[in-house]
Amino acid sequence: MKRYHEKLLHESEKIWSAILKHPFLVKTAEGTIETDTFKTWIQQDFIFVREAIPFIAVLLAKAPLALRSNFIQIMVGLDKELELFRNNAQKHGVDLGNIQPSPTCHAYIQFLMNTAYNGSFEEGFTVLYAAEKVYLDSWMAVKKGMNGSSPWQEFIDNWTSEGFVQYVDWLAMTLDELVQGQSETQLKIYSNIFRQTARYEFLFWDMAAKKEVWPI
Ligand code: MP5
Repeated sequence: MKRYHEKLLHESEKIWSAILKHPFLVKTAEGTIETDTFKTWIQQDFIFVREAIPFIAVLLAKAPLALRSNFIQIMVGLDKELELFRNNAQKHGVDLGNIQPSPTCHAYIQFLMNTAYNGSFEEGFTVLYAAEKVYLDSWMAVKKGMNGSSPWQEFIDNWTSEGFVQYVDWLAMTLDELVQGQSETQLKIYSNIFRQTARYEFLFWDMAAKKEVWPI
């Protein structure tokens, strides 16, 4: 029998394959991504990771005691990740000082915070698993498609490291445990949240590829 996280991935197969074929990732792997396009992603993902810290903090407040320490570590990890963004921004001349979230980035962060504040711990955890799993699979696809090195290597390494693989495995296993014995109605709610997160992830690559801005 499929484990719960496998069922979620199976249900979102179409979205997943669209994500992994997204031109942003394909071009990053090929080394043909426009520098400005990649810089847009750096700026927007910096905002996303920065705002993921309060998202994790709200989940920490709702977490079962056994998971508190894990959530503290996740928060510390995100704070360190901001340094990766700052260092690379400096190296490549990307301004992180005067930036605003794009419509997609803004909406995705609102979805994160709404789920964390108004949803159950399991609902928030489902968002976290979906977002991290997309990043693992996306950057793994980039790594697989590459020949030679990339100016963006540190980002590729960050989300394809052995530690990150283990973290995402842990998220999958913990989600399976958290939902054990829950009703079909409840599982359906997580499944919708998982799909919605995957859709936002697709939009995020698209937003960067199109250098999306507010029209007015
Ligand atoms: C992640 C991210 C991965 N950085 N950005 C988006 C849009 N989705 C997922 O999260 P983390 O915490 O950087 O590993």
